[in-house]
Amino acid sequence: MTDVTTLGEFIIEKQMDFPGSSGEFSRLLSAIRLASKIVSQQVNKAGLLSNILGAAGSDNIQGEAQQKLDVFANDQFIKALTARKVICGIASEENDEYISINEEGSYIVAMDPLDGSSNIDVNVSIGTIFSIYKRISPVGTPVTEADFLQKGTEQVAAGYVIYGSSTMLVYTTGNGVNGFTYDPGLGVFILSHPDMTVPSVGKIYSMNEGNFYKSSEGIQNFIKYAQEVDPGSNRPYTARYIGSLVADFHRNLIKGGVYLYPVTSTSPNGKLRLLYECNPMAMIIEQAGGKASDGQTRIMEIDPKSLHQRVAFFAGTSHMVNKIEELIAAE
Ligand code: P6P
Repeated sequence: MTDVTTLGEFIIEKQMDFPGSSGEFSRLLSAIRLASKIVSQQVNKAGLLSNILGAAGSDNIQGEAQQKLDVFANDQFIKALTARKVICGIASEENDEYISINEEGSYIVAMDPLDGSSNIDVNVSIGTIFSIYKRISPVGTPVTEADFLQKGTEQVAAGYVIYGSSTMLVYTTGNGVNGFTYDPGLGVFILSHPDMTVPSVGKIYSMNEGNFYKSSEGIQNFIKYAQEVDPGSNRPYTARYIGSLVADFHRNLIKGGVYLYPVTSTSPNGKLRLLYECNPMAMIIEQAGGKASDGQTRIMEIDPKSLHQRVAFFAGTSHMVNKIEELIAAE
């Protein structure tokens, strides 16, 4: 076991690439590491006597019934981030407004503490998604909404934790993507997937095809394209949809493919949230050599207008995102 790199060692090694750095960012990542371990422990025994299954009896801003694990995960990440005093504010899917933390903190975090939580009770993989920015308002003043409404291109880091057959933490700070697998016996994340890159040729598409007739002509044409028999272009593609963004995204990152959540007649702005789902996943997929757009615009170039703003989201192997954009443009 001595030839492995733990996440803690990796964070310190990367900090040493920036001589004179304050270590604040490393402490931030360590807070995320700690909260991920705590949430992983609860997720992995959710079916047992911990009585943490089921709805918490409250709704979030999306009007979605909060699951107890949602609330637990939200609390754990907020506590861990607050304790490190480097955060001035947090925006969370589970909180209507942003949370002011420490005026002396230099960073803000936008997060979905437990994405895909409707899958908790059926033992399907779920995940945490996080996005980190430097604040733009002066240190020593209260955090402002403008600190959160920065373009995705301004992210200093982004990542996700997938609570699946194993727990993995995957993140980027703008110099490639690295994946760490949690060893609960040792209580450490171990570098298992160094320098992750999405395959340049993909044949998996991930969409809720129940939305087919609620989607635009361009999206319908992409689904038909995906199903056509053409061995020369690896078609028909393979349909894989778990209904948990982190799980679908993670599989496509490793195997190649594209995730689609288009605007529909019932979700005219799309379903996924720009700040704490699409932007962090867009940073990861671009750092892994892929692409993320809303069908016309690069996700990370979209100017955010509100904390819980929704956008259409297409992310994965570049040629597949390009095909979706081409068919939308031809509508
Ligand atoms: P649908 C979960 O609620 C989520 O935000 C993503 O994790 C997932 O990909 C998507 O929504 C599932 O949405 O409409 O297909 O159930």
